[in-house]
Amino acid sequence: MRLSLPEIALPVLLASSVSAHTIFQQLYVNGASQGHLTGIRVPDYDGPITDVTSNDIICNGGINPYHQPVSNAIISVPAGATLTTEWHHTLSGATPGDAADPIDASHKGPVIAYLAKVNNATQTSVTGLKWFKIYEDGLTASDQSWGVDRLIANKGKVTFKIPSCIPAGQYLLRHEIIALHAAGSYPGAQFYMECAQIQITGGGSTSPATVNFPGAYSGSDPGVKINIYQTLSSYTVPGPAVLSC
Ligand SMILES: *[C@@H]1O[C@H](CO)[C@@H](O)[C@H](O)[C@H]1NC(C)=O
Ligand SMILES: [Cu+2]
Repeated sequence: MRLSLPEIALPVLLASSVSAHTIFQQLYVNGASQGHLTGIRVPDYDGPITDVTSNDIICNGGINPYHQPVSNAIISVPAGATLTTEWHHTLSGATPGDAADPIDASHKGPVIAYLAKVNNATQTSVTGLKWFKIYEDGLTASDQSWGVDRLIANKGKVTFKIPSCIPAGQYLLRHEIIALHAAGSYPGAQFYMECAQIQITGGGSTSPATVNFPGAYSGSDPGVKINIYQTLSSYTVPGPAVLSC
């Protein structure tokens, strides 16, 4: 039987609107790829976390089970280096023709990165860590464009610097997108995050102020509970200020 175009297109549209999610899955250090899925705690399922009080808000997992085997790689990053991250709709990477790759355009919101110092970047436990923010890209009010819009324009890539002043050692990089398309009430905002395992070399001796996860976000934060279907004069990215060296 030949299907007419609407019969084919409708199920595809419905499928993409219910699972238009994303996974941070590749890291580049000063432009050099460290390998697909290497050194990143990626889940098999690409869905969001919506409970800011859950331990799953730290490094994902839980309802989004970790892809096995979990990578034991620790990525070496000189302090002050330029990191580029890459997000895609599914674990298989770039998918030409998938309108929801790297993420569905409806999922507007900020793109954020944190670091936490750890003794061992491959340690299983991620509770009790002390996080500081190193990057955020929220709303550009002049054209109402979001960090997610820029990520889509860059085919899933986001670029920021590792601070030059923080101490050498092992860290987890918590990289996050908050999709606000359903954030008018809480729970509603969709938190997408993965943690990468890195070793910072060089650096300095600044000890940044830190926050906890869970704890850094509240369901009543103006950047978590927000109606984005209006012209916004500003947007407050959740969490602390970005560290400046
Ligand atoms: C780091 O943690 C991993 C996972 O728990 C463990 O297998 C490894 O032995 C640890 N390495 C060190 C140097 O403690
Ligand atoms: Cu989604």
